[in-house]
Amino acid sequence: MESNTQNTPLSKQLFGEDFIWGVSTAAVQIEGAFDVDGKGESIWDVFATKKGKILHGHHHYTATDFYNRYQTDIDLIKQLNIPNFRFSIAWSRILPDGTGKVNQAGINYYRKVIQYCLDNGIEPWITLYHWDIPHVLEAKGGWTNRDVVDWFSEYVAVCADAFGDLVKHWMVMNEPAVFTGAGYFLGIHAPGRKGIRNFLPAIHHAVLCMAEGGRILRKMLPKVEIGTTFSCSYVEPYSNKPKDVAAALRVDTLLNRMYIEPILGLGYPADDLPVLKGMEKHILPGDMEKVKFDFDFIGIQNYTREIVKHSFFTPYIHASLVKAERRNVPITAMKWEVYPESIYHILKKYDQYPQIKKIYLTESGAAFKDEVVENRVNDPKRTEYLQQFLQQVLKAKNEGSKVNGYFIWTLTDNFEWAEGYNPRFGIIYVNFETQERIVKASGLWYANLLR
Ligand code: IFM
Repeated sequence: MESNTQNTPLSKQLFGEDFIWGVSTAAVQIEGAFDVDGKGESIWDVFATKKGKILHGHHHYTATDFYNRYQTDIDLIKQLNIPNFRFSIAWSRILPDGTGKVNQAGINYYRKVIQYCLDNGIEPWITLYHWDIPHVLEAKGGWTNRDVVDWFSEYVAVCADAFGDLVKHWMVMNEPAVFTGAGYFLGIHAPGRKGIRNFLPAIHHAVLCMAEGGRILRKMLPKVEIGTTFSCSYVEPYSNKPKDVAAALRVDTLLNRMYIEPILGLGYPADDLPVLKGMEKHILPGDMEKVKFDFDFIGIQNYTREIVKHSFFTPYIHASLVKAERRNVPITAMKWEVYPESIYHILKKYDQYPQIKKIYLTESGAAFKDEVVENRVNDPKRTEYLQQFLQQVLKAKNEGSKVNGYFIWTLTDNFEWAEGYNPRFGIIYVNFETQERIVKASGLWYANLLR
């Protein structure tokens, strides 16, 4: 039965006692200190040196200086009453050469961060891969090289050994569709590779690594909670014309099904996205068993919806996105449509997979232009978005959804990949010249909700 929660004022009690509340970040976007204490080069360290790849020539070399300011930022998390903190480990801090020699300084650093969380009553949630493979491995083919399964397995095992006594919640990977799509097909993210020849093997190897990473964690840390995260957007056809409807099915398959279905044991959805048939040559005997893993939870990350049209000229997929700017709808600083209802539809969709045990919304948020006035940042659009999004989550939850957690993206304004620093997603404002932090009105709203 559909429930109407639109007019109920939000309170955390409405979501239940055991609902997880948190905030999410990622190493490259906040840490800075890209070349200190024995860290090796990551693909982003190299990508940022290439002209024209990142807007305004921005780079992540200092970012929000979380490496040095983690105590200040964790203190802020505590002040905002946020009980769970999701962050990622930089592979090249732990294994500067990708494999082999372990960098104890990198391990010590993350143990300090984790311990500081625990000392302050904040539960650490680790993401193992948030898009920053060591450059030495990329030079050997990166995600297109099947050896990545061995490289990644070694990295997972080193992390499980190094942090497993302290961390109870693990995510193997962040949004494989984005790092393979943007980094290995479109070439707009690191490492800047393009084309179907790179994309198809990268997809299969990422799926193999997700499952293998899950198995290694479960074997080494049988008591921890293990998940992995996916980016999802509600997809609708531009019109009822059969060609647009068929195009929307292909895009939905690409964005929302291609990574999760093999993990759930359903295989690659090649019938609905024929270009995936080209992947057969990368699939070795036994692989379709190896790509399955029974995760304790699935992380869903949702920011917008996509409207899709048939497009004869777009290779492989014959579909194009109708940009939000052209549709006369409200948009964020990323030019993404403001459409909080998307999460309701996404939850309905994922709830239909009986194999999924539990869903946490491991990211969602909105970038808007922020202004500091008398040392305050009033950001009503962001607060409104977050509230409406949570209303939609509640509506789905009241109808029986498996959703049981929500992490805001993100703590502080930070490095938004190829978009640089202009899109501000944080609930805490950062002056990137002085590194001063100001809690935005949206941060105060979240603190109040979680009080
Ligand atoms: O900043 C990113 C994050 O790294 C992954 N999910 C989407 C966010 C906003 O674009």
